[in-house]
Amino acid sequence: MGEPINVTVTGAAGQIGYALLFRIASGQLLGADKKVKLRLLEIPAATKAAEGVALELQDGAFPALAGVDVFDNPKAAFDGTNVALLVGARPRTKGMERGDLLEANGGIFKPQGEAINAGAAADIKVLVVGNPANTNALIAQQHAPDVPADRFTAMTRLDHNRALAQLAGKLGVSVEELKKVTIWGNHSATQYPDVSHALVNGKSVAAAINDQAWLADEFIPRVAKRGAEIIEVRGASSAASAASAAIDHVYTWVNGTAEGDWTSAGVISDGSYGVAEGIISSFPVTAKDGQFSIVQGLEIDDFSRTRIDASVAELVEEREAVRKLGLI
Ligand code: NAX
Repeated sequence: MGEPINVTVTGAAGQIGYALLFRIASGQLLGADKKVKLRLLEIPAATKAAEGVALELQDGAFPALAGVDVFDNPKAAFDGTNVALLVGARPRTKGMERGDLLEANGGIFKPQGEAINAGAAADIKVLVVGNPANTNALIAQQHAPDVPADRFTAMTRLDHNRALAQLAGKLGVSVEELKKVTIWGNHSATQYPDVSHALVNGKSVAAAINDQAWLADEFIPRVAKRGAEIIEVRGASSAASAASAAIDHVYTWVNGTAEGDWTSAGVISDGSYGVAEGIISSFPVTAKDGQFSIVQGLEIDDFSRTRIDASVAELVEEREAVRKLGLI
């Protein structure tokens, strides 16, 4: 099995953490043939709860789990880490302005970026789940100048998976029959779930659905607002599905995308498709040899252009806001 891989999870005592950690311990993050050492980071008020989760992880007797440590200090938690899952964030509370939210999260993701820069392993891969995920990832990335910028990613895989599930339901097919679905932009209600290049058993999804009104008025808002629907129905925000998507994101990053398919991830923009350079935006991406690459050369029709531009504009505004606050 080789040396254990160090995986740091922040927000380890939270609801996503509870669903995520057991899947990592069972070998689903990287592959069952790889041993994992878990490093749980929490705020001091929640380290006791994280210790409790660590006891339960021990009770799982997972062959792939080489150990669990709990930290309240980012420097220690990220020291030597290979994979960092940044789940803990400051949620938006009633009456909180966007500036306050960004500022509170800057206070979390700036020191975490610095700690990753100072001590993480050379092959560090970072996935930010905590919202606002894209801009939190940007803040962390900006404070880790010695780490290649493409190692910082934000999670839109849950949106991608939601889109696959909605399309599979509509078409009466299994999700494996679908390929080349894309989420563009921000992990927010402005995101653009795009089926214009998607295939069902090798044929156009848009042609198979043949209902532009359903795509524009039902599918897109359903996916983009699914988080709110879950809160309304479940009485709590998405947790197990978010954990599952985080597992998928890292597994794909490490083990690659299938030939002839792609996935969606928030990655640093190189200006492709007119997306402002330097923001962390969701794109169609392939993964190979542990690296994501933005899929190139796709035709963008007018409908897609408008939607992509709107979500990217929101990300650019968020970047301006965190610049003004001195967070980057
Ligand atoms: P919880 O409130 O259950 O857990 C968050 C945990 O983070 C808490 O235990 C808290 O003590 C901890 N925490 C706060 N600040 C920390 C810090 N500086 N260092 C370490 N830990 C810290 O939230 P949960 O439901 O687990 O959600 C976590 C985050 O995921 C939220 O920001 C949420 O908005 C976001 N989500 C992102 C999704 C995505 O697709 N990108 C979907 C699901 C989810 O909404």
